[in-house]
Amino acid sequence: MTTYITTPIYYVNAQPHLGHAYTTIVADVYSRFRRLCGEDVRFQTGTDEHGDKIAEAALKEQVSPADYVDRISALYRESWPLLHVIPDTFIRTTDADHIKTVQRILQQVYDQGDIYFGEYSGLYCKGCERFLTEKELVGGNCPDHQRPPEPITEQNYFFRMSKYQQPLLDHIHAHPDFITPERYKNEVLSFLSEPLEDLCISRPTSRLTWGIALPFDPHFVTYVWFDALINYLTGIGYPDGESFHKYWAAAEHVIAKDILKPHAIYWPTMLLAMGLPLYQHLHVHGYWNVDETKMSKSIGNVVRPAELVAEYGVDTVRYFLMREMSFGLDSSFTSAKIVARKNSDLANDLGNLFSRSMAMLEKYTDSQVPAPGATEEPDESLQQMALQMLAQYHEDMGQFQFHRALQGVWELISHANKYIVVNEPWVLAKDPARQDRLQAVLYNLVECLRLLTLVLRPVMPQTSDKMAAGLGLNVDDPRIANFPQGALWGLSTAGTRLRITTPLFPRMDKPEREAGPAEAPGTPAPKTSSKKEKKKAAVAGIGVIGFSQFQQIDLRVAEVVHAERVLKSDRLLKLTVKAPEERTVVAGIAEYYAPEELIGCQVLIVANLQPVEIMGVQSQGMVLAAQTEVEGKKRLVLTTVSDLVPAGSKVA
Ligand code: ME8
Repeated sequence: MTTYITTPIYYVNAQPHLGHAYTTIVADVYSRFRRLCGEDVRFQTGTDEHGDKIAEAALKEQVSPADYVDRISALYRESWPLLHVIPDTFIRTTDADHIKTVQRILQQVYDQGDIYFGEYSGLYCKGCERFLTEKELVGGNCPDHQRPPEPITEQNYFFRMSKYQQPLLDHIHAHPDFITPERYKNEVLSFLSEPLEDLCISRPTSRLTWGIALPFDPHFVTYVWFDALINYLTGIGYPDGESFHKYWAAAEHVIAKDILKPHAIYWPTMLLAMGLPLYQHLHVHGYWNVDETKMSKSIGNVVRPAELVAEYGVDTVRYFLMREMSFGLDSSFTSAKIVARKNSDLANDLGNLFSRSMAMLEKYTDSQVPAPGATEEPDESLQQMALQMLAQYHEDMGQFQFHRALQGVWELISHANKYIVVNEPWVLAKDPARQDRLQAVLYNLVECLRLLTLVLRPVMPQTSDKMAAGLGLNVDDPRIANFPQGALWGLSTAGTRLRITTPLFPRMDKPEREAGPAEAPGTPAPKTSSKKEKKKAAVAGIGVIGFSQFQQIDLRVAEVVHAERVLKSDRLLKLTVKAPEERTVVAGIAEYYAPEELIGCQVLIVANLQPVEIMGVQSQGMVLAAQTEVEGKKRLVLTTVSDLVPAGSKVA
């Protein structure tokens, strides 16, 4: 099986931003997924370098268009490795072979009578680089560029697009998933319900010289879309290259909704005119906004991929983009959202599962994969869930439903975390009669981690490699690098040496700008607004404290980073917590909590208690717990917060 996956080729009048990064990461994730499934994949991206917009941008910088496009194109090319995106080809429309291919196709279509000379008056939008119909305008403006298009009358060459309207309609009806998601197919069908006009495919050199000369008339250059779309053929060596024959039949284009019309109408009609088979699928995604607002240079909210990677790490960025956007719908980027996903999904759920399991394996099996051991009922549900996840994952990834695939993966992670709590390996470890069962529980956790290493590979290659190293597996071991081969339960080999790794994802504090002043660690509690209110709040009585007394208690959210038993005590745990600076707190909860369970948990502490020494350990605070009784026995339940907040947040 082969796959040919492409992104749009990006205009070099702007530098790469979040939107470009998203589409390109989608194509990279998909190509890695197909490779995981053993397919032969070709992945292409590149830059679109001709046309009005580019000539204007070069003029503004007072450099030649050729120098200008070299500079910006390099910025795109250099961005992708930072995101661990690895295209096979990076095409530029100024490449000599591309120019040759465009001219060859123009000549062919001209010779067969599908290009003619005529006069045209229309409304031209420079931003879109195309004529708009009256129907497309909103309040007289181009809906994408919020400015009126210019009325232009000129003599030009036209492609008989109208001739291919019916064949295109027939193709869409015969191939229901030609354009997905469905809403975009419907948009295209609605457009095609009106007669198609022919497409103006030239610009007179009196108006624009920065383009590919028409082979049959040197007074004109090629319209930028006719030039750009052909990149999908040039990159695989059309018409004679071996790669063309191999990959064209398997072409999948990924774009955003802004360029639906050129891809769903111009391009397939051009292919029909050339007598070529149409691409397999057009996958159309929505737009990323930033803080619910359209990204724009003038607003100053453009998000740059390199900055994101520097701040959050490459795998967090890749995971966030794939998990947060439902393919086809718009999504909004905020720093708070990415921090929340990192802390909750990555550090808490995945990171904790990995480090807890590895820590227990170190302690109980001396870091070796145990034998499968004695199984019990909860194992079946874990195994079943893992197998169900694998099947659903395969289907969702194949249909570009990345967020759904990841949702399924995280359900397994959360199930595995619960599996630890239910099976209490630390209790089993103490019982000599249950060692076989302990082995089984730990073996099942190793299997879960191995399957997670496999399925996370396309989205988070770096994390997957790190997990593989921890599990003592080579990165090309089919058990973590091949979908059908590795996607089975029970492939881990007893006796394999595991390796200690650092935590997968360190937690992050929320950005101060978004956490707000009251949440920023170390800042005083907000002042009450008036003296009157303060007085009212300070009303005291027997058993009642005043507000000012309450304010003297410094309650903080603390994150447990280490936990161990206090020597010679059945009751006490020594916790190292971040609040936000690290401190030691002794808590009388050893009968209710195992140390391993607490790592990464957020608890509430009294931070300004006089330090005391308890059983030889200095305790710098007190952990708060609810006191309750179960069947006449005292029980302590730790208090926490209902959402993740930065360690050290004040509780008031
Ligand atoms: O249109 N959200 O290039 P372009 C999501 N050269 N994706 C976004 C986005 C956003 N806010 N902004 C841009 C062109 N994109 C032509 C293409 S192809 C033969 C020629 C992504 O630089 C998305 O993939 O304007 C969109 O379709 C593409 O960038 C437009 O890139």
